[in-house]
Amino acid sequence: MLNLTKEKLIEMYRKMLEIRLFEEKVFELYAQNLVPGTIHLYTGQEAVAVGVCSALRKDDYITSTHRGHGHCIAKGAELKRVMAEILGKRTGYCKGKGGSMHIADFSVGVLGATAVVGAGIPIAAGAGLSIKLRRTDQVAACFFGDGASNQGTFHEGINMAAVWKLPVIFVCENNLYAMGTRQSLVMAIENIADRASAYGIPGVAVDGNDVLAVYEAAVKAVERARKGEGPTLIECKTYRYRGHSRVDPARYRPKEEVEAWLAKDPIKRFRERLLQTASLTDAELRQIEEEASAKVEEAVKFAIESPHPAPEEALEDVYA
Ligand SMILES: Cc1ncc(C[n+]2csc(CCOP(=O)(O)OP(=O)(O)O)c2C)c(N)n1
Ligand SMILES: [Mg+2]
Repeated sequence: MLNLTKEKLIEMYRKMLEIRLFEEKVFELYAQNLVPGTIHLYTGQEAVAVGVCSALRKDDYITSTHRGHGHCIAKGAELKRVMAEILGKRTGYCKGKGGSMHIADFSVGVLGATAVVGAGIPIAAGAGLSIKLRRTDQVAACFFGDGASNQGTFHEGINMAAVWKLPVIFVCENNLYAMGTRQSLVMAIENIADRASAYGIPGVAVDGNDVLAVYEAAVKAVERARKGEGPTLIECKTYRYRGHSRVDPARYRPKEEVEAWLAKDPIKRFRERLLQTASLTDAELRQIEEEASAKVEEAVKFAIESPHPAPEEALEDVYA
């Protein structure tokens, strides 16, 4: 268990559960037509956000993606305000004007999600440059998908961060698909981590459904970044449980493949491990599960009861 305290392990389990239950609720609310715009759910990938963010400090930064609710929650954003934003309410992080794909919370280092695939990569390099110029020991972690790793921004951002030894952790969430396109149709390599060698930085591929494996890789990358030794590319092999977005039934995925990944559920696996090796009891875990569920319910209630922004506010906070 990597010498982690019981409190830290509980915190990791709690966060993974909160993300899972939160996303399941978002799906329900979407089906009830309460979500304006689209949604990209993070269910199945919880171990990546939680493993990485558990290795970060509050003053470290992250950049997120279109599939970003889990990243924001793992970094410490408030469930209530994330949910309110998704529902387009005034109490949300962007006062209801950004929606699911534009959540930011500078107070906990969430520099922002973006709908533009790969756009967070150079932004994270920029955050790394800012850290270097300000001479602090912060780091910036950058989440992006396998699809994004085929964008020019991947090359530009990682190359620059490598040359300038910027304190950035590049986290590729390889869930095998970019929309309906399978990785093997658009890449001649299996491990995206291998691309690190082109930039002269370490690249590691880890089991992205094992929160402790992700955490361990992130701790190493963070240490290296804080020491001024530059960036690391971590590829987390994972799988999204639902379709790409909204009501995509994901029929392009073979049934056996889906079943094999469901059997590797990151939350169930971590639960079993906690029971077997961390002296946590089933009753303790059930209490955490009830608390997480109550917290998500509270966020839903808050979001539903919050007002929509007034039409007169439409142009406020839009131009600087
Ligand atoms: C620059 C750009 N190109 C295309 C799109 C359309 N698009 C949205 S999500 C997506 C797939 C992204 O795949 P990946 O990076 O693997 O992330 P995942 O959805 O699997 O989390 C695409 C092509 C976009 N939003 N931005
Ligand atoms: Mg993908």
